[in-house]
Amino acid sequence: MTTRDIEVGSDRASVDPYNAIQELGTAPLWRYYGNVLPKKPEPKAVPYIWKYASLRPHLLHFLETLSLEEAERRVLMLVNPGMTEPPATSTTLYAGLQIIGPGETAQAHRHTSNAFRYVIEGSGAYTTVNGERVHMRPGDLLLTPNWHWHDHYHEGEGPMVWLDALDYPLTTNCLDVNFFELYGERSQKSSVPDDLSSRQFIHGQLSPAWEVAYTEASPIGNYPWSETQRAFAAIADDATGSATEGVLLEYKNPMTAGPVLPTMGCRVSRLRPGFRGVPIRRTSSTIYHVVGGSGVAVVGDERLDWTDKDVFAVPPWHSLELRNASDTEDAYLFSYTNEPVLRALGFFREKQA
Ligand code: GTQ
Repeated sequence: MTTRDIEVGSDRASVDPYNAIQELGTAPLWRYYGNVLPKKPEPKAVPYIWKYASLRPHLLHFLETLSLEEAERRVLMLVNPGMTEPPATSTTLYAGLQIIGPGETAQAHRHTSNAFRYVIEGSGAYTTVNGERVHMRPGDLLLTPNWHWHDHYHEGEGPMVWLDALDYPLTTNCLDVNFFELYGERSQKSSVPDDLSSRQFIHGQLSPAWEVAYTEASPIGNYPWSETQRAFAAIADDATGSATEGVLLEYKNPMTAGPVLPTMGCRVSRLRPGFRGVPIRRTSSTIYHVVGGSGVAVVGDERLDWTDKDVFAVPPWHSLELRNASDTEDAYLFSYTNEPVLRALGFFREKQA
């Protein structure tokens, strides 16, 4: 034993052992059981609703005062009050409202994060995704999967607004796997016929036999609202629907019959007049966008009153009860969740709340 060892040994009684182990980069598990292994999920995200009517004037203000050269993407991020730094909308999910004016281009880039757009208002814009121009109309769902080049252009009239969805709270904030690149030029050149992927693959059960590549993300650039309407109309009076979410349809990847993106599943539901859902809780988190109509979402202890174009967040393991406020009109809700991630890893659970 050296003199030094003896000195260190004799110091031991005077040093708080908890400070000492902390300085050595450790922590006592016995003081952290509840943090490391909570009895049930304790999300940072809280139930929250973003009212479109309140946000729209601000979108128009920035359309007037902020150029796309400055902003790159003119987007109001929908920031959950429980997840402000880094900002996210709910667990693993992001939503933003993007506005673009006639003649504007949002420059081409790509990133690891999977993204999609759900069109809210306006027409005449398109997104070029890996060389394919994909046109947008209200109610359309446009995909830009992991590492696909994308830039936006508006050749129509009036403002164009859509909901952006990304999984970056997962790729960037949790997994540290995101890469980002600008394309060498502001916009991509068109390299295939416009809207080709939708025309080829939207029919689902009749897909091109020569396109056999398995793709984890759906090859469909746009799931147009016109097809969604056809799907609802075809089952209008026959479908019983789900007890929790009414006539609930899932957008499918035609290659796998699974979700449209490996990290985010998209659905749209029709709540019949007077619909009152059975409460449900799930380990997934969900973002809802009101396509049309109005109603109530009871999320945990919060009552969220929703109407046209609002967005609301349902955090994990919060009970959710959906109601259509109207006794005469249908309501339509678009939603997306991280359920594909949870299912892939064995973490998905649901139960009636
Ligand atoms: O339009 O590419 O809201 O890259 C956030 C990140 C939109 C986009 C967002 C993005 C985009």
